[in-house]
Amino acid sequence: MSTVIKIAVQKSGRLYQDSRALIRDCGIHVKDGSEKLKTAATNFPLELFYVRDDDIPAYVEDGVADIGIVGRNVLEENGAAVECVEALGFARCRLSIAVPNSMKYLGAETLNGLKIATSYPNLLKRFLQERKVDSAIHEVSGSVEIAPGIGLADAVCDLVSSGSTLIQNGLREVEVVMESEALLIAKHGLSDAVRDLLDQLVFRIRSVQCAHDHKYIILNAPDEAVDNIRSLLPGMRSPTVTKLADEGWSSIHSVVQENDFWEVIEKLRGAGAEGILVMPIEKMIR
Ligand code: PRT
Ligand code: ZN
Repeated sequence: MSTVIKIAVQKSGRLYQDSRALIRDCGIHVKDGSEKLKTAATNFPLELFYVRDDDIPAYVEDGVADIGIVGRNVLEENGAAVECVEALGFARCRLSIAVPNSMKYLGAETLNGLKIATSYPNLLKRFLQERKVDSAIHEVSGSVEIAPGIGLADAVCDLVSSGSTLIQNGLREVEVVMESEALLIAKHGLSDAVRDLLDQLVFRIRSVQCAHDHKYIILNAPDEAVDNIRSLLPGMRSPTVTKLADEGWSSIHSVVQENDFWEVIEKLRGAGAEGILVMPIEKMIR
């Protein structure tokens, strides 16, 4: 039987769409159908298992799946012994301690003797121990944010992304326990054949991520401005400069980082660039 790499992804929830999009952007076709337990890709030896995110670390540790996509928060809470292959940059959030707005907070020692509700008892315990703080941890499986309001706890330790859930519940964030994002994890000791498929997958993921972080840019400039503009646009090796049909004008093609994109555009305009076109890049191989 030919080798297949088995990947566990979340069946539904906050990781589902981005996990599927990542696989699709890697050029791997998988039919929709998360209602099934597993589906096979049609153009890459890959099988997708749809499971609850909490089960993904154990499935990978036990080899039910070779690899998986899961939040760092779930992986570290769970403590499974797996290899962390790549940070994927989506499902970013932080696990934070929040207290009622009315509470005076003077640092972690304020939490001494308080009851904290959380779905992440292990991560919270580690955080408190490191700070030599003695709080009572009250484990709840959901709706953590309502615990202080109903008198179940004095504070909470929960995931935060926009912060609006905390605000709606009259809570304010006072400590960040950990930062999280989706991770690609793998079982330790994969066979050489599966490792080879994983390497191919990681190569594609990096090309996709690199492309998302960059834009392709084309602009026109008077010849005398070209040297200055070239220095603003390093490109992958160096920018492409071609002559326009109009005497004294050139067209410059290059790649810019998404992060400092607007800053670069302002500098280009200041240096005399005109007719600036910006396009997304689908894949980028350095
Ligand atoms: O059913 P299953 O067990 O698979 O899913 P789940 O319900 O346990 O998890 P799900 O889909 O809610 O989240 C999956 C993963 O997404 C988490 O483990 C995190 O890694 C990541 N993630 C990113 C988040 C958030 N952002 C997030 N904001 N997970 C949960 N939240 C919740 C948080 O618990 C709180 O209730 O959103 C609320 C806060 O959001 P803001 O925007 O109001 O701050
Ligand atoms: Zn879950």
